[in-house]
Amino acid sequence: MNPPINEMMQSQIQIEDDRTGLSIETLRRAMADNLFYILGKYPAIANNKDYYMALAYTVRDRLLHRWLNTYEAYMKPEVKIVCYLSAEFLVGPHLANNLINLGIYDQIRQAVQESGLNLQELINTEEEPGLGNGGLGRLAACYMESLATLEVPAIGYGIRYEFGIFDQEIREGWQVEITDKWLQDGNPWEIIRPESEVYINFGGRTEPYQDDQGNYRVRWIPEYVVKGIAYDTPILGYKVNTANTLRLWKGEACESFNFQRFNVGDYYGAVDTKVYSENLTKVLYPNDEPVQGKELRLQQQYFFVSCALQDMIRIHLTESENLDNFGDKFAAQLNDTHPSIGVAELMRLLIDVHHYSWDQAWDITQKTFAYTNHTLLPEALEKWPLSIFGRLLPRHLEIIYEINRRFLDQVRMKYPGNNEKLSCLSLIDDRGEKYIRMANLATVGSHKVNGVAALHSELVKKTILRDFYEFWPEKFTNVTNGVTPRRWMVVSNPRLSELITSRIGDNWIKNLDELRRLEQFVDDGHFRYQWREVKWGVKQDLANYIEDKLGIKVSPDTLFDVQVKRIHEYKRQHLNVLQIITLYNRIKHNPNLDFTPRTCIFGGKAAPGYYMAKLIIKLINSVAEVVNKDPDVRDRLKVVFLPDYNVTLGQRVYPAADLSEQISTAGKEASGTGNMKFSLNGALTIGTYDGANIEIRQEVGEENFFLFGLKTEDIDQLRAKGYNPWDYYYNNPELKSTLDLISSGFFSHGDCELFRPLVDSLLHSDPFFLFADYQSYLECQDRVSQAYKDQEYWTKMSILNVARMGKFSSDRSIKEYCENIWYAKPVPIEMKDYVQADA
Ligand code: Z57
Repeated sequence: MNPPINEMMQSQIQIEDDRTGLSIETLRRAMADNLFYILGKYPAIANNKDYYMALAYTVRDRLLHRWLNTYEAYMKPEVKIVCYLSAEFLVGPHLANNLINLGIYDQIRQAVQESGLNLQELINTEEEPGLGNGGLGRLAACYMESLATLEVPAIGYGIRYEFGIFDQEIREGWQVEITDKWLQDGNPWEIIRPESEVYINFGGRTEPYQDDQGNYRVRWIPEYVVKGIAYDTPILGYKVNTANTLRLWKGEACESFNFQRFNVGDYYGAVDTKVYSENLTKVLYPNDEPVQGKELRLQQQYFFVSCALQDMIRIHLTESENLDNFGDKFAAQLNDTHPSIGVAELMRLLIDVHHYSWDQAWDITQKTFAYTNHTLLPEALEKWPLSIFGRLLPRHLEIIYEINRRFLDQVRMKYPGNNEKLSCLSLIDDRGEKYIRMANLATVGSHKVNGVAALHSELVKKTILRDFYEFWPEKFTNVTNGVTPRRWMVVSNPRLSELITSRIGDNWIKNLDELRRLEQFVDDGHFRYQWREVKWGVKQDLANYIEDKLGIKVSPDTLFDVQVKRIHEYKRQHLNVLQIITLYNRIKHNPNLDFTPRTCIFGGKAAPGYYMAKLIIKLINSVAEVVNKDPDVRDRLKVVFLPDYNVTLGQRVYPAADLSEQISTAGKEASGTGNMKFSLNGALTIGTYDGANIEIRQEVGEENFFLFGLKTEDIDQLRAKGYNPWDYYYNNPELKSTLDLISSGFFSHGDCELFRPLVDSLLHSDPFFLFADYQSYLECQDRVSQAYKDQEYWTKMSILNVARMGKFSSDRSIKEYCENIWYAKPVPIEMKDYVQADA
């Protein structure tokens, strides 16, 4: 028998309360409920993973009202939505961040504790979504968090890779890649949205036709169709109601397309299409700048961008009759050139599907898109062979030719008879095998182009996009990168955060410039003592982790010297290694040397096909093996390679660092963002004049920053006059004996061949100028060692670094994007359907 209706309402209110209530008792009951009804387990047989899931669902229940209210608010026509298009979102673990941003960390900790569990343990159980390689993907994640915190309407569009960045294991010193099965135990943070499916065409041909009104049109007859399914993840702002959406697309077989095959009895053919379609979003390409020119990669790019644009059009048409105001409704940011096919795709959708004229469509397109450049490395500039491109996207090739034709007509007008200009600016590289130049497409199709640090943005204008800058100077701008202080301070370094808050209150979390108020405490001896205690405690935690994972004992009383980032020759991890070997040589030659004890910590993944990077990992581990066990060293020098560096591990490492290694060849690191995370956690930087290092140094003061090495112009001059690494080798005895020691097989059990490719590359070409910077780097490290001896002075510098880092909040970056590029405003979210219960 059905219960009477008002009784049903009663029970709904009861359910509602258990899903939103914040009292310890309610939270406890909710967790038990989720454990039983979602995980299907009794407490007695549940493990930490189950409890983590039960807790995650309990937290998710408590953000759903915000999320739905937010989504609804964005459907109003006057609201402008920022769409961040990125092939990578390296969001990191959700649980702790969501607890902080919801402001329910303490209640949850108590409720978990009263359930006989440990919150930190459950937090550590979460498998992070590794849907990115490094800086570019992590930047997208910081920006999504800041957009939400600033209450700016935003959707992140990307790919739901079934396998994210590989897990790294170290076997006998070498990197081994393991498939990242992050979805294996289920993902409590995503909600599938089957109603927003879209269809994506590939291959085939185009065909002109006349419509009923006699207009000339083109239709695309694809060879195959793939279905895109949306999976949404909430991105919470810090202590606001805004919960924005990260919408990631999964490729699936298109049933109706398969049907034809089923009907002719081709069962295996039909299953084939299914397997093929699901391959599309199977795995993230594991290369961090130089991306690989593989066809599947282009398919991925087109797939997610077309899904995103069709989704945006659908959203717009639910609230509006036509797409005339599409560029007022949406700002679409191209995170590097990976989504730049979007320029041609929006043109196609507007012209072929929605029957706009070319000129109207082009206005809308340029108004909608803006492009962020993240690299100057020539090998990282994306270009697609025309043959591959035309086969996969025949209609887009036609559109790109037409964009190019019209654009080059404009160019001819400005530079009559200048064929040089035409060939530089053209979207097609036709000097040999023909290519589509994606940076040129992105630049032409956008109203703004930005670099990611002041120096980098200048170099963009001077080098790779020079002719575009000359043609459209007003298009070019800079937005220096930033990182979110919620994840990179509050979540990852609670002890430092609490100490800061005890002195200046907690407004700094939303307004990072307020950290400046710490300056008044640098001369307070007790405060400095507390500052050192916090750092020491966090270092002890990392030391425990290192001993646990690697069996290496390190002391928090030594200087923690850290370089964590993707392994790449331009980032020069091997320069750091040369320095370490030099220090080792000095100890060996003079065992009683006055020596500031150091623990040198490395972490980072190498692209699986990047031989030299993998050899650098092997070198680090080989040097570690020798140095760590040499009794002459007497624990004054330790080398540690932390396997499987990822966001989770970053959260442990940045807070524990004394010294941050930012030693790229000048002009090569577009910005860097790890540099900011270190400095915000009180590490001092040893760095080159590169990327955002320059701006960090400017902010914290040159007396609080260890600068060394050649500047970009010096490097260019040196290259021009003919750089010869042999000169440095022969003229610098310490450099020579360092290299000779590697070549002798000292670190490789007598194998003189193992590291030869690395040593030869340095001696014969040294493309990243390690030898040219070696002496300057060593002298600078000596200054670091001297400075560290004076702990009071070091602490002052550390405090001043944190106090002056306000600029590097991603909140500041996002405000600049909103003001100068997106023309988007905050939209505070009112909670219409429910009032937050009190704890
Ligand atoms: C990537 O992580 C970056 C640039 C790229 O072109 C690709 Br592909 C991947 C990095 C830069 O190397 C960093 O310097 C920069 O801080 C980061 O992007 C975010 O802008």
